[in-house]
Amino acid sequence: MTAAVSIQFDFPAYLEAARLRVEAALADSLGPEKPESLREAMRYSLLAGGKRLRPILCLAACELAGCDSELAMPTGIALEMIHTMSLIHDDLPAMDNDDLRRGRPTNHKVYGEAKAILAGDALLTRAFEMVALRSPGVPAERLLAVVGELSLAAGAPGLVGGQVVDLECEGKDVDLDTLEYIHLHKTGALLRACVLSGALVGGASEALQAALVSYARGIGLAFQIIDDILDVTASSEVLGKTAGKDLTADKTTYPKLLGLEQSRQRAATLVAEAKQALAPWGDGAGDGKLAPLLALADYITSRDR
Ligand code: GRG
Repeated sequence: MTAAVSIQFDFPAYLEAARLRVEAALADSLGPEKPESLREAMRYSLLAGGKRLRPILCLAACELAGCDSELAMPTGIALEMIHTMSLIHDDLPAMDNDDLRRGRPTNHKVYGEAKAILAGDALLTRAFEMVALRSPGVPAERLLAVVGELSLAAGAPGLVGGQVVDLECEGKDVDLDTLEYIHLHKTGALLRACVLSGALVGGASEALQAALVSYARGIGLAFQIIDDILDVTASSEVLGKTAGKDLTADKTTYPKLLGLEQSRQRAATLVAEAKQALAPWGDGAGDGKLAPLLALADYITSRDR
């Protein structure tokens, strides 16, 4: 049986309140960076909207671990900084060469390639500063563990490694195992770091950490399957990024390998498994502090952008 989400839990209200908290913290996060032109390029992409799913997952995991989620906010902001820098670099001419992101011209289109690379570099390093130097009230050993997880997620064992394999596979026939490898690294690794770092800040038990890793694997793959589906079914206007990009770049996707219907079913199964991994942490009725993570898993498959 799959863990259920309480009918009393108002997910749209939760999501909007969490998003607004994250937006406020993001707006405060960039201080007196100099030079001003670098700060402007960093702010341009960081404050360009986006669903803010990564920090919200981090806050929800911290709450599930029994801690005030405000303690995890600097870590959540760090995750959004890493995510944003990966989008800036992903859009560069040497990578996906895209003009549109989050409904606006991409960073390099506005500031030029060199500044976009450097704004990405500055956001990446700023992310580690947020955790190491701007996380008041969190014990140092927990912050050290978070720094470790963020390093693994961002580097060769995570996003960078996934991106390299993705680039190397362009125009080639790719099997399902390789596609899964790419997505578990390019997309899944950061989602794993989101829930794991929130849990670490909150002092979660090893059992809860392991369950969150299983949850993240399921939602990470499901997230990417839905991303592949939206690339062929949604408009650039709704997505805020160029639709149909995978076909143009000759990329292997889930719909290409499995078809749309089977891809949707696979995403639904992965989400059900993700929710099941966390079932022992529900309260058996309304599912208490687990409700946001269960609803976020469902949102990943029902989203339209
Ligand atoms: C991290 C050091 C470092 C380098 C980056 C370019 C690169 C290496 C990796 C590419 C990572 C990438 C762009 C993966 C795709 C992830 C993905 C599905 C992004 C879309 O996420 P959403 O839908 O976007 O959450 P919003 O805009 O809502 O935040």
